[in-house]
Amino acid sequence: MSDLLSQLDPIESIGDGAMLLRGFCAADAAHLVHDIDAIARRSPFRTMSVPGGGTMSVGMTNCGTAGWITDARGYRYSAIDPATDKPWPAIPARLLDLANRAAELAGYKSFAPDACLVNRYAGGARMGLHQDKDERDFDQPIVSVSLGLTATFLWGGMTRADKTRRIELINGDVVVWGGLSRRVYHGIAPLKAGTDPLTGVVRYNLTFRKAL
Ligand code: MD6
Ligand code: FE
Repeated sequence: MSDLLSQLDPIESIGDGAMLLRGFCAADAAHLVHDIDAIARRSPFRTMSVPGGGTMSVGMTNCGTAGWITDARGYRYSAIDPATDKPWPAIPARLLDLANRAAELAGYKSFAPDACLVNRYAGGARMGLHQDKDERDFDQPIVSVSLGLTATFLWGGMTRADKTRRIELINGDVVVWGGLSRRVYHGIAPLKAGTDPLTGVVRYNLTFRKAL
């Protein structure tokens, strides 16, 4: 298929068990950003520390019964937001519905996420190549939603050294991945600064997981 055609295809397989749903939630994006604002009023975005020392360039918060955190002690899920000492806000119904519909379209029936990590990137923020492996059940997929500024997603292989493909993720794009792709190395290239009519100077990414 030509590059142009593959860019226009609304549903593209990017790996075994991984589907890119172009613009899947674009029409709902303003409502989704509103939901993120409500989450951040209860559990604010913060920059987390990593075990090796240093802090992430991406601002993070969570909703759900479990939230992903990192600090000097390591990476893990926590029922309590360490910044507020309270549970994370619940996953808003609209977000749960979106995650369920995307998972189902990609062939994953009855996805029941209990965790949603919310990432916020400003210009220059990046996420190094990593695997998502802090969840208990790798048979469950992850649903990933992009809002606002465009990012370059790095889609690698089963080892860190594998070649990466660069995929532009724009406002409203959803990626669903499970199956053999569940532990693929991936990351986000340094975000190009810009201004988006909906989100201003940032990109948001929501990742829904069944963590516990
Ligand atoms: C991001 N996403 O899009 C970073 N992880 O900002 C991830 O790290 C990610 O998109 C697991 C599954 C889907 C993802
Ligand atoms: Fe990830």
